[in-house]
Amino acid sequence: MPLRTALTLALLLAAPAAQAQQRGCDLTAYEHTNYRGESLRLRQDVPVVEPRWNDRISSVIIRAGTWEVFEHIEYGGARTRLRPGRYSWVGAQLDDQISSLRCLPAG
Ligand SMILES: [Ca+2]
Repeated sequence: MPLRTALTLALLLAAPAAQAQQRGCDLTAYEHTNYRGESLRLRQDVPVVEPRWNDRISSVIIRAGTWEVFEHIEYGGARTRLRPGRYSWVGAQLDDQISSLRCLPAG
């Protein structure tokens, strides 16, 4: 197999893995305030949250990355930017409203 073909194949194979987890991104979302209820761990951008989590997140813990959370899917509507830390409530504007999240990796 020519080297060029091999490299292309390697890139194609590597791409899904790279998308599956972004380095430096780690957020756990909770159903209720104060990290109660069901939780959902995210390691990558989520342009459309899964239906059962749509408009349901009330608190988050960010272990890595700066995250932006959005009112609408595809990063639309009201937004807020959150650095690593604990947020026992996402605030009145976005409580039970979040529909997409994206990560700005650290370093
Ligand atoms: Ca929403």
